[in-house]
Amino acid sequence: MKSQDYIALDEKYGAHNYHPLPVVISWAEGCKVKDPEGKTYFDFLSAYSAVNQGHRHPKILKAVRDQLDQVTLTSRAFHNDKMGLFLKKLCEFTGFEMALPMNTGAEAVETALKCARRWGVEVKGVENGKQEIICVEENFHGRTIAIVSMSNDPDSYVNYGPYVPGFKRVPYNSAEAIEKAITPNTVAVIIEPIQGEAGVFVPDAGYLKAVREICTKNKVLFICDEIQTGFCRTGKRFAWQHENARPDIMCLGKALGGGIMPISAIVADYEVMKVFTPGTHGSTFGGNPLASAVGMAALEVLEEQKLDENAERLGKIFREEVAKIKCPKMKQVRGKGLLNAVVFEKGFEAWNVCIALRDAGLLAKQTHGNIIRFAPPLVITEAELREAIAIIKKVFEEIK
Ligand code: IF1
Repeated sequence: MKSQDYIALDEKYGAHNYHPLPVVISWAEGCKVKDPEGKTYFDFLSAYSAVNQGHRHPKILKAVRDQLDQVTLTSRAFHNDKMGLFLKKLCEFTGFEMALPMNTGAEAVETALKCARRWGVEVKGVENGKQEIICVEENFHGRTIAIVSMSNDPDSYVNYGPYVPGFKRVPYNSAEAIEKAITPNTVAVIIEPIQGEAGVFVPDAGYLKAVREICTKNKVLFICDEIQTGFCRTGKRFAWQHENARPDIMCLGKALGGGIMPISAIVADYEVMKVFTPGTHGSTFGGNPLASAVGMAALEVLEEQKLDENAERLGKIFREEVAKIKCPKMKQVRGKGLLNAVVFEKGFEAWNVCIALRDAGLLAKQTHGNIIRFAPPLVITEAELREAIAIIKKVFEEIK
């Protein structure tokens, strides 16, 4: 079968809830992928930052293969010999006291929202049903009905009503807007430290720190959604560390699964996590031994290969070199670490640029019409990065 045959199958049998770039990936390793015709591409999306360790990392593959010969799924009705080891490592890696393992990012966000609402009643003393959570414009936290109830992106929420109440949305990048929205019933603030889907929007320096201080002052939980920015993507283990704005709850996902399987979690200290008592939250697959073995290896790779330092150093080179490209339609290059985006002038349709990049051997996808996100696996070498930048330069210089 050829690429177009696979695409035809997707079209015929798959719900049309995506509009993928016309390319089929049938093999991958490190920061390279191949299509069924054998053409090689740089992967500059990394499955939306879920492949930070690179495709099919040998250490992570070994961990999953070894575990397949032991036990893969027990449910939490019983203990298993991997979850505790994984959660200990996750707590050490993140610097929090406890973790609650789930599967997808949206589940981690839902877990954080439930934790905050329950903490609000049982610790802060808010009347149940009156809990308020502050979120921000242009947020993206997942696709469940509660989560899209926070969204102002019509693609995410239109015709999915009735919406879950209790959310107040304020402008991003304004600590003052958050402070003004707080009431005695506010139990939490949830933000992404850098807005991924909004187009890699980096808030002003000091914003995260100010949000942290406002939450502390008002006894409100600070929830940081690091599902896309976490695990070394922005040049630190977690984006909040750029400002030492330690949240009360951190939502984790994507790269925690090492590019192998969905693994997510929230981490928090005991004073917050204690609100979950037996039977009050859960999931069939959360904390399963296969995920735990993969998650441990995924964290070890980030540590051993110092992928935060690599992201920091190569991200600087990326932004410097791309900013030099002569392309009148390009307005801005922005990002942190290896989470970057090129912003073209308003109204510019970047789809054709993504097609031209594909033809030139690099896969990237636009977040909105005029913004293309560039996020390679963090294992990319400087030589590979410079090769990829040369491709971007060639394509951008040909933009009319
Ligand atoms: C799609 C992008 C979108 C996330 C943050 C939670 C989740 C995500 C900050 C939910 C997931 C993915 C979902 C995928 C495309 C991609 C994405 F920002 F990364 F580009 F949509 F905005 N918090 N982001 O980024 O995690 O449940 O997907 O594991 O839904 O199209 P999930």
